[in-house]
Amino acid sequence: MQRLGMKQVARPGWSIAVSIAIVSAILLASTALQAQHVNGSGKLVQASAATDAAPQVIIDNYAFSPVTLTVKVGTTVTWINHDDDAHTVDSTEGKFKSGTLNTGDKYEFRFTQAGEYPFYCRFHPKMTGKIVVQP
Ligand SMILES: [Cu+2]
Repeated sequence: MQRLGMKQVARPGWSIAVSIAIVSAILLASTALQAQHVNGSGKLVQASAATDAAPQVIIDNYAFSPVTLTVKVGTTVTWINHDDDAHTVDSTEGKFKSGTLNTGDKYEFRFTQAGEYPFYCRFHPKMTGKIVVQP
């Protein structure tokens, strides 16, 4: 009689525990999804904030952004093609030349002398930009 009684008590307790576990798992999953969403938005902010630390020129929608970027001597500038079309980064004065940058491609150039470095896209010459290098 006691064993039966134990089983009858134990079973509802077990199913309640399982129910709590399932509900907790669902709550955790939805919280995790929400957290991922928040992190996704946060990354965008971090990416633009990181521009100061690692100077970047983004190529998108047939334009360089920023059009003019000012850096200190010794800085490496990275151009990143986020456009659907291929582009290039060509120094107007022949000081650097990226070659074809397809979507997602990057080009880096380290500026070791102060001055102004205008550049353009060989495929779309109306696309222009400038790196200003300060001493
Ligand atoms: Cu282009």
